[in-house]
Amino acid sequence: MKKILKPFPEGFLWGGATAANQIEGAFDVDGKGLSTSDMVAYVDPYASGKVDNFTFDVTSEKLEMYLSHPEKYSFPKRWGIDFYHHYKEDIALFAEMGFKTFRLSISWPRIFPTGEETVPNEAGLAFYDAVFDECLKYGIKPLVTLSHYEMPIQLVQKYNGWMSRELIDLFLKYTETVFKRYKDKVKLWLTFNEMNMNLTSIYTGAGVLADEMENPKSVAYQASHHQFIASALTVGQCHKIIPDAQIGCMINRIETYAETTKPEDQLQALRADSINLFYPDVQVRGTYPKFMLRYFEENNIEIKMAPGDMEILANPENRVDFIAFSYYMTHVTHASEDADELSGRLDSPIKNPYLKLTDWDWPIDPIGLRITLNKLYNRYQLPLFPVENGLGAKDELVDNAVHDDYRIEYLREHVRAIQEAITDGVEVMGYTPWGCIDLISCGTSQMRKRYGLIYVDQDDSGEGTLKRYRKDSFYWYKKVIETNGAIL
Ligand code: BGP
Repeated sequence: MKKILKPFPEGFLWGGATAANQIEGAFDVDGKGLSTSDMVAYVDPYASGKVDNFTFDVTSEKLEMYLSHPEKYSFPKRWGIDFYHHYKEDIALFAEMGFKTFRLSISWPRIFPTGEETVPNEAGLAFYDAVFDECLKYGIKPLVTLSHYEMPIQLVQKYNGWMSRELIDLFLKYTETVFKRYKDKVKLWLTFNEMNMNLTSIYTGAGVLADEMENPKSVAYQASHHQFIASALTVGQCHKIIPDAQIGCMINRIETYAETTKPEDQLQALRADSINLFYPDVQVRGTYPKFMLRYFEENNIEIKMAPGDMEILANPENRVDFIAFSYYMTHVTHASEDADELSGRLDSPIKNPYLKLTDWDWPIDPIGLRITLNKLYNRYQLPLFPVENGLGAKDELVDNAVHDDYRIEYLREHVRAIQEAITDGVEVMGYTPWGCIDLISCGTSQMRKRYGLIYVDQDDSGEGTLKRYRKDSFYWYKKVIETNGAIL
């Protein structure tokens, strides 16, 4: 059999991805309100002798401590990499690599500091105007996530986040404001980042305090329901206000393999996969999939819905135009594992002996990306956009250089997998590797977990010159973009 690979399509959106809470810093500058991510304290993952990928959930007791004694803690997401004051330099570096798009998020509390103001914060709006103008100056299309793991902290204190229906209108006020303001500058949007992370980290995903849950699954699905309604109405708003825009949903996509050929294990893998796909199912098809109704009943999950909710989801105007997802790893499962615990987990409790691991024990599986692209496309027939993928590694800056051949290899293999999927017939809009510039880790709040093509001189405690350096992967990616993927 001969192998013929199709070229990447014209206009393929090569770029990179970030989130406001992990890069901006300036957490209390120009009227910005405190956000949920400003309240995630650094916990030294090495103190316990192991790297803990999950240090980000906040309980009511912790929140109380963080608010009353902030001086006792360190909150890395408050300083980020100070993109707020370095955006010109950073966007110039993205332009030098030839980026066609740049994924970033808007910080909701920068626009509505407590979430409940009637008038938006002009300084916050002006900041994003300046950032978008800077991108457009180089022909870079902004790809904007409306909600990436942060919201005004007052909405947590007053409403327990997305557990309350009130959040829907407050969110719609914010989205309407930014759609109207940026309608001529931003044509690519995402609603909620990785909504399925609500099943793993409810504070991060939905601003719900982690201890206030009798039935955690019920809480996660209730908060998700409110976000589904908000997301659907946001999509409708966007279609109305910016008719030439495209707006997508976004999940943390995890392909799950069965550990053996035993039918029971296969069934469990199917269950895990279905739970992961529940999120795009609702947002693409506009209805709750039937398999979840059985699941809710058997797990005592009762979702309170308002009259008209199902119509909102079903309205074709409210359906997403494309599916974005992050892809970092695959999972392995077997019959005796609780499959629904897996969705969104950023580690794999059962090891896959065929895969190598990153420095943070995340399995590396480029073929899984091709499988996932094929599976999503077969299921939904919508354009797909891998908007996060990358290698978190311990880089070393020596003589102003970082020789990250391991990252180049990782990215090359994943880009090749995308090309294979395109050749299989899958429609892929672009590729935006995560953390195109080093940033604060979402899961561990570390700086040393670096994904970037650009090195930022800063350590876990926020010390450093903040100077930016091009890594070897920077030059490699530049060539990839220049040749539209012909040279990998
Ligand atoms: C995704 C998040 C990102 C990002 C990435 C890497 O789940 O959307 O915000 O940080 O994971 O995770 P980490 O930073 O924990 O390595």
